[in-house]
Amino acid sequence: MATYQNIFTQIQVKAAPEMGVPHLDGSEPRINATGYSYWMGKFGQAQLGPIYLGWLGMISLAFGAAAIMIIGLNFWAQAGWSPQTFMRELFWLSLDPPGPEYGFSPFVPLNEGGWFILTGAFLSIAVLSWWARTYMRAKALGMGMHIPWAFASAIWLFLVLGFIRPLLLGSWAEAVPYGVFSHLDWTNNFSLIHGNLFYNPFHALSIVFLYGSAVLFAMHGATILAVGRYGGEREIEQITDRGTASERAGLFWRWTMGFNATMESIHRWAWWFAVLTTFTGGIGILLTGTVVDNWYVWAQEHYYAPK
Ligand code: 07D
Repeated sequence: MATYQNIFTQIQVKAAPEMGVPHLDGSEPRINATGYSYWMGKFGQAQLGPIYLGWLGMISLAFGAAAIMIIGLNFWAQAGWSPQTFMRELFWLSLDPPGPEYGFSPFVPLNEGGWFILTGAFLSIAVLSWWARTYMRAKALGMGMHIPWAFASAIWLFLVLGFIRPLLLGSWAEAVPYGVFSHLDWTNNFSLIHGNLFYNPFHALSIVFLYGSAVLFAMHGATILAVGRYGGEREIEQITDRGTASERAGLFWRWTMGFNATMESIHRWAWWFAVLTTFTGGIGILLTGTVVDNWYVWAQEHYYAPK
């Protein structure tokens, strides 16, 4: 009965929890907390856990929680400690960086941006220790380093926005505020101040890769679902043990656009597109206000905006 399963006919096996392959590096055992959820099984794996927390996970969660607490308490103070005002004004509340008069000094009174600097430090520790955790866990499982390096690309943009660019410009005031609408306003102002970010070629490249990632993901997801009836989602087997699924999928794209990716290369396409979104984005932001002040003027000088 259960001999043939694919993504559409998948059977949710309910058995003793699978604890996974042993660690290769002698690190501490994973926490034996497991669960089972029928509904989670509809979206992914029905088994929850085991969880590996470790020191890096602990450090990351502690600093991340502290950062969120600082942001939340600052918001609450701004709301006059009223829960109702807090909820009503939540999207408008903001923890802002110090004003330009403080430059890039680490010593700023708490209520004038000191809390912002502390939050940034805590959030960076949390994000960087989570990065180290992805690296160490991948190593412990004998995996490649594709996930940590992709994550590093996102962290690059995060650090450029909140730390590296303000450092180069010598002013915390350049950093992105913590707040829902305030960070949207910051983004808009950034573009306006620097002459329309659309004329920044690295912003354009970043959009290419962002939209490109969505298109590639849609094409890949659709292709695999479409050949699911031939076992297409068993991608690894389809590389070596060529069945009708991989061949039909490839032929479909050769028919419609003359070229097809392979079961392996489509994942490399996806990885590079995703990684290059934030990598090129970080370059674009770093150049803004440091090397190029006004992208519209820059575009005029380079003959692609009208003079
Ligand atoms: C931000 C970095 C990684 C994040 C990490 C997370 C936590 C938890 C929790 C605080 C996403 C760390 C944090 C774990 C935090 C708590 C509680 C990744 C990030 C590691 N743009 N634009 C981009 C488009 C315009 C502007 C990228 C489109 C206007 C600025 C992307 C349009 C203006 C910046 C993109 C458009 C403008 C960008 C982001 C259309 C004014 C950037 C890529 C159609 C509104 C950023 C080079 C990404 C960038 C960026 C798309 C328009 C301003 C491609 C489609 C003209 C200032 N824009 N944009 O993956 O890289 O972000 O620019 O109009 O800084 Mg833009």
